[in-house]
Amino acid sequence: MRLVSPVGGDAKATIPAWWHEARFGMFIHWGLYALPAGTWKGEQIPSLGEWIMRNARIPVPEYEQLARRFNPVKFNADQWVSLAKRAGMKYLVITAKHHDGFAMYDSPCDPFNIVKATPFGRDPMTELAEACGKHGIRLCFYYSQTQDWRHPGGAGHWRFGEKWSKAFPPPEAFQDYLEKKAKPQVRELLTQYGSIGLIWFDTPLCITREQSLDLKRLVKSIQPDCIVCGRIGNQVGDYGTMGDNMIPAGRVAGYWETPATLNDTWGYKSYDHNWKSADRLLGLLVDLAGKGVNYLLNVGPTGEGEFPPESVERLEAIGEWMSVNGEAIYGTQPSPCPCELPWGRITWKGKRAYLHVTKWPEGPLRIHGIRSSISAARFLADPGARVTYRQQHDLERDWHTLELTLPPQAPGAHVAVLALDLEAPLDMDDTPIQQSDGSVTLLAHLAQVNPPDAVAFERNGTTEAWHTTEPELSWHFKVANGGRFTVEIVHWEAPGKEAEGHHEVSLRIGDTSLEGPLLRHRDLDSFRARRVSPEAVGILGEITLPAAGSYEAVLRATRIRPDTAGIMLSEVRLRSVATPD
Ligand code: H79
Repeated sequence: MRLVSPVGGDAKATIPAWWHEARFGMFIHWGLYALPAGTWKGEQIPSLGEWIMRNARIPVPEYEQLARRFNPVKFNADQWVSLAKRAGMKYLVITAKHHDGFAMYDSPCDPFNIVKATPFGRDPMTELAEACGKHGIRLCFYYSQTQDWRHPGGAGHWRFGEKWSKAFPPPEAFQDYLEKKAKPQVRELLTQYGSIGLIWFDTPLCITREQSLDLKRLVKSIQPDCIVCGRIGNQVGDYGTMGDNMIPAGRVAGYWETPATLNDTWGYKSYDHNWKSADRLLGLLVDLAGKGVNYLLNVGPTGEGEFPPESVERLEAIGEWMSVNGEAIYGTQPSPCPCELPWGRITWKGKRAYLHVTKWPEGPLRIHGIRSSISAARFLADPGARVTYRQQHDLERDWHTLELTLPPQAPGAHVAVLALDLEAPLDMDDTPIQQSDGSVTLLAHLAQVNPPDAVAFERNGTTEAWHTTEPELSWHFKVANGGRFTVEIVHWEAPGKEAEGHHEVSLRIGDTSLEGPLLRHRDLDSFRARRVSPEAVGILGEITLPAAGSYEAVLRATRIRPDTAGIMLSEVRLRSVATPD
């Protein structure tokens, strides 16, 4: 797999098993920014709550005054941790220091911290460490190692009116910041609170490879089993971190995690009511589990020390679902079939596979490619519900069909999980294969690229740095039913200057070719929305595949507008116009 990213993990790393088994963790963004909660001097400040210092251009001395008012007397570590536990989360990552430079723990090396600078005077990390021990949750810390808007050598250090692009400190000043603040504080965090599951570094920006490695060595020298997240930078972390709220197009290899929000901010904002529903959150959880990605879901507590009630409500709903369906998440492997399935997602573990049905089928549910023999099928939410199944194996064509007849309505709330007992560990065809709705998905990052390495791939599987007409992307795939197909090109469009239609591609299957511009006919109907825009689905035209069998598709660019980010392809989809099975 060649998902290249500076915040990717070290492909050779092996990390403690608890992290993969967990699959689901709680992120907590808590700091002084919870007090203004998105409003400064009567003005609602757009964007992320924890960025208010920069976004409202608050001078350091003024921001420091917030500490004098920070008195979150309603903070109760046991309540927070027990909710994480009930929600089914296995680890908890809390901001020990965010970009604003304020330490949310008792830091001997810098008095700008919650114990020394606030009337509160308690160390929440001591209390959380105790509660985590009691409830069996791994305590982990977020630490902003590169940005520090208060320390003179920190990236983004506040100087009035300065543009973000000029915010990198001179290298000597940055090194000085690392030696005087970041490293001492990381050492404190690893010595004051017992065993720490992982350190979640963020926004590597100007950190060099040597500096990232030095920081990683520091962590391991104190706690060898402490995991280091990919955002330590320069690909030296133990696992890779997707972008904030980023959902990859399909299964990824190696260790990955997506940090994600319940609404549109990390730090508390009193007026951000754009809460995702429990249904959507569970859709994201199973989506990520089916792709092999941990889900780190954020809560932004208030300045009084409480979780917003909307967050609590959603976590309780997730917890109810997890108490019934958790075995389909914890310690599971992602779907062998790498692409998204039209009816839901697959996870598996040993001799059991889990079908997470997110779209209840009208008729029987048909799944292609499962070679393993099934001995039993039942819903986790209702083991007594009647489920019948039939398997057909065409060994010569390596074509396998499973047909399940399900009750007319899904049992339980949200995603219904069907557990399949298998006679051996799950064996499933991983060639792109036609789905029961007639579609075939060709994921960009699974293409054979010629010449090799002529395009790169983003963490989410989209192409990157595809600037020339030279590369050729090709896929072999299988269809069960020939017929006519609409060819859809799913891609990202950079917002702004890159108006649609500036890139053109051609796709050849057998003797037929289609050629045309990349357009946005509609948005992709899935959760894979990036911060900037949803994915665009462009229609290239129609193509006929005469009969069942194996085919090859070859895609190349015929025109790329030069002053753009190039083609950002997620996948090619063939959508059956007629004759789905
Ligand atoms: O801690 C959370 C974010 O504060 C942090 N990562 C997550 C986990 C983060 N730091 N930087 N970024 C995310 C991306 C920065 C985006 C920016 Fe902007 C665009 C910075 C300036 C322009 C968004 C918009 C923030 C301020 C304005």
